[in-house]
Order: sequence, then structure tokens, then C-alpha cells
Amino acid sequence: MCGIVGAVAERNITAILLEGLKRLEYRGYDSAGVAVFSNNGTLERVRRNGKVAELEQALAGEPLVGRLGIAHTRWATHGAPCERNAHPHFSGSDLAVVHNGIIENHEALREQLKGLGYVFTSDTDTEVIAHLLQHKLKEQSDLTAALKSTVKELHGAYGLAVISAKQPDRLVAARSGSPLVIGLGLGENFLASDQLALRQVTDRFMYLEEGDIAEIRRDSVHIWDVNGQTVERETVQYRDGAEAADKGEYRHYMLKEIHEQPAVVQRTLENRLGHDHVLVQAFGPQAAELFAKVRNVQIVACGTSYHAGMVARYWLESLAGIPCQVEVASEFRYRKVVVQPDTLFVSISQSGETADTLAALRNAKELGFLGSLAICNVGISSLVRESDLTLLTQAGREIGVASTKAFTTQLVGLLLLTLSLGQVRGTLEAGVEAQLVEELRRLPTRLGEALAMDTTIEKVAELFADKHHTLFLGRGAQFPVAMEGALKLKEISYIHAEAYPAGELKHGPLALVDNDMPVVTVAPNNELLEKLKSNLQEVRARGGELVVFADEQANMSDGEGTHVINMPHINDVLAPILYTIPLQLLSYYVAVLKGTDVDQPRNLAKSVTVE
Ligand code: HGA
Repeated sequence: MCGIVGAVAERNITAILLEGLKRLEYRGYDSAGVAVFSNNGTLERVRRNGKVAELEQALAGEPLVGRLGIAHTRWATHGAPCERNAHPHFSGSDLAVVHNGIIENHEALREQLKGLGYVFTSDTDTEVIAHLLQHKLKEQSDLTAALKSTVKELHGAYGLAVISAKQPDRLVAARSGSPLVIGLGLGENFLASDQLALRQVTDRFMYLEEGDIAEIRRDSVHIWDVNGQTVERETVQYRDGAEAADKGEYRHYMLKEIHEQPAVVQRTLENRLGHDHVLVQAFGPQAAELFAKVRNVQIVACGTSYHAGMVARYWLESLAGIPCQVEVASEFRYRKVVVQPDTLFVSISQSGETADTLAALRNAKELGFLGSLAICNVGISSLVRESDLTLLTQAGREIGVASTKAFTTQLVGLLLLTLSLGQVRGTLEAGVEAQLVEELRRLPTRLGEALAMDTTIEKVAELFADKHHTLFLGRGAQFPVAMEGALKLKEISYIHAEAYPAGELKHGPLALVDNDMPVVTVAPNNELLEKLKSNLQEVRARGGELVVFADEQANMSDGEGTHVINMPHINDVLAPILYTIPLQLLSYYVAVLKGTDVDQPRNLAKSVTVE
């Protein structure tokens, strides 16, 4: 979501800014712009609606030359995607600002600033920052000091980069809720919302922390923390290949992608959380208005994305009180569907090009849905282009055919949707949103703890290598997690695996259980735990070998034929995200033991663009 690049150097920086924007374009954008302090002493700007290529073409005809500049690719939250709303935004002719995020009190600030005589030329929330900063500069001429006092009045999320023609020796930046990284060069320094944008010019980075303000000059970097104290941030030397399209230290892309989950979940949350609530506008400018009317949700997806939708159904009904149906796209598209009034159509797809999901969306447009939302990992995809609202997951490029990080980021997106719908419709229980926002902030750390169980799970995988069938059990929102676990095992190890809600066991599948059929179970510590334990007894009584991923507080321990792997305790709502990790690792290690082609399993393809 939106990309920022900035540079202060002794050479012309326009090409560096442009290359940075291109590297950020994988996130999907709707306009782009650049402003530089030109060699004739003025700020000059070029903006274009559409992709970075449009901007590049414009710059070819109208070159900008300067040694200080900022650039931006936009994914609109406030104001339509068009050139007038593209960043950088100016106040007067001497101040330029680029912004990632959402300013929640922009309306009040806009009124205040209009009253003071400032004239607005865009519909964005960002423009209030430019004028407010200009206003502060009247009282406090130092750009950094004025920015410090400006951010005190902003509510919401921001990553900001600012330049001024009056103080052209520096680039100033502020971070709260949206990431920013400083790239350190020799006699030149850079700024970006993602270090990928700067890999062309440096391999040394300094990551800003929440509340930081930075003053970046050619030969120095000065940072103040949230309390206004001068701080040093660690310089990180980038290890080549760790994020590029190679496997780095990992044996397979799939393992690398499993281990990327804390980082990509973190990225998916960035810009989207306020202090104690979800920023609804993260779903697009018309989201709040549309969400207020939603009385039902219809989710449509395929494969792993369908399982994410199944988890969301539990969340939407239990937390937001909104009836939800979930269906696989290849069925939905060919069925005569009866649409309840005021139903939001939600499609989920990693690539956004999944043929069945896309066809289902196109059919849905004829069926009288209230509106459509795409949860997708590729911003320039057809699904995103054709939906009214979008939530981009920030999983980055997923190369392993068996989806891992796309799934967990989809779950995060769906939980944000649940909380947003509940917030707008006033159906969440008091305090629930604030508590879950807090839990979401802690989620990347918890996922890291689950990943630390890697070697334990590798050992358990030995139990499966010579088996032909496996059963996965879960109850409640863990049932779809069990389905996803079974799908992973099937996809990459070619072992037949089926998932059942644990309560269904005695209605049929128990007939299959013997000592050749291991049973994998996910058991968080919730109100269904005791019932689940009884189901496990039913398996043990038939000689079935059990592998149980259990909450450390569930008091379950190893016994004859029962292998218990303790999981860190987590809030029950977020448990499906955490419990996905050990199941991914399990199928990965089983596949490695079986010697299959983990990243490119037979008969499958990554982006299913055919029916
Ligand atoms: N609110 C700003 C920036 C949007 C953004 O960060 N999107 O990811 C705008 O609408 O221009």
C-alpha cells in the first residue's frame, strides 16, 4: 500500500527515485509522482495517474534534475485515483509532502486550515499535513521542529517524507503506523517505505521505530524518538539474497516463505491499525459507507483461500454478528444463487487471477450484491481492478506452489474485515476491538515463537513418511485450519489426507482409524477442549496414533501413541493463524522425507488462471 522514496545526494537523484518506485510497484498502485528541489532553486513536480511507467514517460519528456527529492506511488484511501490527488502534495510553492497511511482527523484539520486561508487542491487527507506543516513553519522556521509539532496534531497512521525549498539541505521524515527505512550511502542518504526500493543504491539500512522523526542530510542522519529524545537506531547490513527471488539460506522456497510469516503479517497490519481500532479506510475510500449497509457476507474463493474464508465465517458470525456464507468459486459460478439483500461479496485470491474466482466475481455483479471486496496479494490483478473495495495482503512474492504466507496474511485481512464491519455496524462487544488490535500487534512475535518449534516438528514428521493416509481434526474455527493442514500434506507429500470436524468422527471416519492412519489435531485452550479430548480418546481406543498441537495451558501430555506438541498460549480468536504454522512445517518436513518436489509438486501450478 503506497510507496515512498526520498533522496538527498550530490548527484541528480531523479533516476534513483524512479527506480525505487518501480521496485515498490509490486504492491499495486493507481498514481505516481515525484518532486525535486531543482538546480534553479525551486521545487518542481511531475505526477501522473496510473502506473509508474506513465510517470517515467512523462519524465522522459519533461526531465527533473535535482539533488533532493521525494516520490510516491499511491493506493487511494481519501479521494479518487487521479493526478490531482497524486502525491507529492504541496503547500505553497516551497513545501512538498508524501504520505503513506490515513489521517483520521483530516476533516477537522481541513476546516481549521481553510479558516486560516489555506486553499486545498486535492481531496486527500495528505494535503492537510502539507498545509498544517506550512502553518507551523510560521511559528517555528526549522523544518524538523515544525514537523515535530505537526505530527502531534495528527490522528491515524503515517509514514511521511517532506522537503522544503527553503531548507534544501535535508529530507525530513516521520513514522507512526507506516514503515520507513533510511538507506545509508557515502555522502548521500535515502529514505523509503520498504528497503527493497533502495537496494540499487545501498546495502546499509536504519529502520525507524514508531514515533520516530528523522532529519536526513547528505552526510548525517539525526533521529528523535517518540519522546523527543535523540536516539541512535542500529545500522543493519543487508544480507544479499534474503528477500530477493532466491531461496537464501533455505533449502526450499516453501520453507523460506513459512519463515517469512512474522514479517509479512507485520507488513499486512501496517497502516491499518489505529490506537485501539482498525482503520476502516484501509479498505478504500468508500468502505465505511458501504460497510454500514452490510447485513450479510458471501465469501467466494478456491483452495487455500477458501479455507481462509471458512475461518472468517466463524469470526464474522461470532464477533460481528453478521451472517456469512462461504463457497468454492467453481461451484458458486455455475449455481443459481439466491442473494440476500445487503450482502457484501468477498473474493479471496493470492494472485487475483484465479479464473474461477474471477468468473464468480463477474457473475456476482449481475446478481444484486451490495458491493464487492477483494482480499488479494497482487495489486495490479484483475480481481482488484474489478472489485469495489480491496484489501491487499502484503505477503510479497510467493513462489512455492503450496501457499503458506498468503494464507496467514489473508486471515489477518479477514480479521481486519470482521473488526471493521463490527465497528461500523456497532455490533462488536465493548472492548473486543481494542483487545484484538492489541493481540494483532503481538501476533508477529507469537508466530516467531511457533516457528521456533521447527526442529521438534521435523522429528514428528518421521511418523508420517511411510503412511498413506492421515486424518486432520479440529473444532470450531480450527476445523478449516485442519482442512488447510490436510491440503498442504496432500499437495506436497502426496499422502492422502482428510479433515473432519472432530465431532463428526464417530459418524463415519472413525471406521478408517487403525495404527496405520495417524490423526493430527489442533487443540487450543477453548470451551471445546474437553469435547476434543473425548474425541481423541475415541481415536486412541482404536489404536490410532495421535499428534496433537495443544495450547501449553491445555494440560495435555505425551502418552502411549500420543505425541503432544505444546503451542504458545494465544487469544482464541487468533489461534487459527498461529496453529497454521506447525501444520505447514509438518507437511513440509514430511515431503522432504519423502523426497518430493516441494516447491513444484506434480500436477499443480501457482496461479490458477484456467478453469
Ligand atoms: N491517505 C493517502 C495515502 C494512502 C495510502 O497510504 N495508501 O496505502 C491518500 O489517499 O492519498
